Amino acid sequence: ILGGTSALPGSHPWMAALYIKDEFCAGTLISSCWIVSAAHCFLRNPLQSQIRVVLGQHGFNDTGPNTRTFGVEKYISHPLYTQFLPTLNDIALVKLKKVNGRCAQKTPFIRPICLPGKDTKFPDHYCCKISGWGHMSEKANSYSQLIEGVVKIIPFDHCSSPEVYGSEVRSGMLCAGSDSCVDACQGDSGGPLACECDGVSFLYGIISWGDGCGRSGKPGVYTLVPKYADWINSVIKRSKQTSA
Ligand code: 4AZ
Repeated sequence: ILGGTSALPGSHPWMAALYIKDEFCAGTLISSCWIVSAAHCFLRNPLQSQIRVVLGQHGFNDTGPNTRTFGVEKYISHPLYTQFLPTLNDIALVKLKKVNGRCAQKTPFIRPICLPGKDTKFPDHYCCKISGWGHMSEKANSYSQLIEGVVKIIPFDHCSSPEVYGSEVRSGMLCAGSDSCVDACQGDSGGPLACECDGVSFLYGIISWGDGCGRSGKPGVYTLVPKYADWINSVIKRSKQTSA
């Protein structure tokens, strides 16, 4: 994250760190066994056995008394996701492997975020939070402690205008940015754009893509989670029927 500030330990208890073979992505805990992330993180079809998920993490690669590490039972990229248009339908679900019959248990550092309903809409210019361990500048080559930053939802018509992203921005995406250059960057992908309503945080977007990081007039682009709420709920339900 560029332009943000250090997050307090435990302030984003739904953050998941995904160590995928030689790559890194973030994800968001939405229930005890399920993480939402970006499909492009799984583009090279890693084996489940090559993925580790760490919950309760503060520093990149840091494990300690507050972290819990899980293997992955399976991951499911959106059925309409394709490597030929890897910005579209950029959403995947990751199911954690149970340890002693259970997945994530709540602690002060580990707790799921709420999934929005399919009709949830936060208005243009609404302030939401992004967080992640990704690069803190375009030229950076290392990951960081957990950083958070505030970005505002940008009107779709503006983001899809020729001077911003034109037709690269499609339905199912949302743009957010800030005048002070807060933005996501490499390594933040798959992590949350969290919007709060009445004190409750919702997973409204998934960090997906953008032209560089923090460039003026080039906001971050996010997968619009409400559009995928039915798909997410159906995958989780299906999994309950087939694993009983
Ligand atoms: C990335 O490489 C990436 N500024 C993620 C988000 C953005 C740019 C790059 C948005 O994972």
